[in-house]
Amino acid sequence: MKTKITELLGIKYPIIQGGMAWIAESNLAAAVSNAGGLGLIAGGSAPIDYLREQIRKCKELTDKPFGVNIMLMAPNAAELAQLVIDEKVPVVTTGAGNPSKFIPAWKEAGIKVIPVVPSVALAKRMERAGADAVVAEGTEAGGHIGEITTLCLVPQVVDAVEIPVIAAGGIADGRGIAATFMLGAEGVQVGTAFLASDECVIHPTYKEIVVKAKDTDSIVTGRYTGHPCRGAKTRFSKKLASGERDGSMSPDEFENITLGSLRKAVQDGNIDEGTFLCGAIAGLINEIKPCKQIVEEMFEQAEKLLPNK
Ligand code: TUI
Repeated sequence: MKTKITELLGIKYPIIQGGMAWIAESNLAAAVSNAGGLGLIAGGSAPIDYLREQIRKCKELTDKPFGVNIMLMAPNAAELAQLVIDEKVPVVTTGAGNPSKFIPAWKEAGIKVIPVVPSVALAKRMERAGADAVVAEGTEAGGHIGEITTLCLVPQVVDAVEIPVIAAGGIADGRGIAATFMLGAEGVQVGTAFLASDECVIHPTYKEIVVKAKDTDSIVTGRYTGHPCRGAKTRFSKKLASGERDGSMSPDEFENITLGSLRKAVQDGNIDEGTFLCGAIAGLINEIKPCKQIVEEMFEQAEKLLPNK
């Protein structure tokens, strides 16, 4: 399938793997790139030496393009912004902030820049700042989210900018790809479906939570801290939500309790204290498969549904 995104990135299928903090490392990124998509290594707030090692490992595991996601709220975002230049990473995506100040240096280094945006206003700003494409991420996505649904956000961003738009949030099969392509997207970003992949290195409990989730099993917490995040409904996330709702937990307490909870989910599968971020589409995912099979099945289904592809 050829689109402006496959051309821009030099990949076979117009699919980017989400840059999931604490999760997206070299094995997953290389598996998605080897499957014909664009794998991403997540910057998160990991130490710079660890990220350098992950980038180098990824280059050993694939000769295909891959990228790094820079989470702009991370304290070491500026350091990582330089690392991707030094390590000649071909593609950078960003999340949780405005990357304008970094874009000129990335472009100068020949890096393709694709910010994730939750609104039309930010998409326009990114186009003016020199971005090559944007990911329009709807509120169905896992992790840190905006307020607008994918169905409403994607066509408005498509109308507002000239650069290609990649849709994200709620896409886990070929119907999701076809639907967002009908809205004008030229690619998709997928996170949750890759959580349930053989190559994803998260704790088995995390994969089980995704596979067992049903439609009503995702929940948004942290709106009152200014950093709303979507994840799986567990006893822990329901406790956070009720503390937020009835005022019994202050935003400071919330931040303290959730600090480190991503790591506890990903590495320890700690159901009592871990935050298992995932998108609202988790209910559609019922088995663990290799990344190659996930990508090929999605596009086989999408191609049957889409005219002229
Ligand atoms: O970034 C994400 N998803 C994430 S980041 C993350 S780690 C984290 N943990 C706790 C609190 C916050 C983050 C987990 N999941 N997706 C992309 C995304 N970007 N969603 C929303 C945004 C966004 C929000 C505001 C992008 C730009 C923005 O700009 C505000 C401004 O500065 O204008």
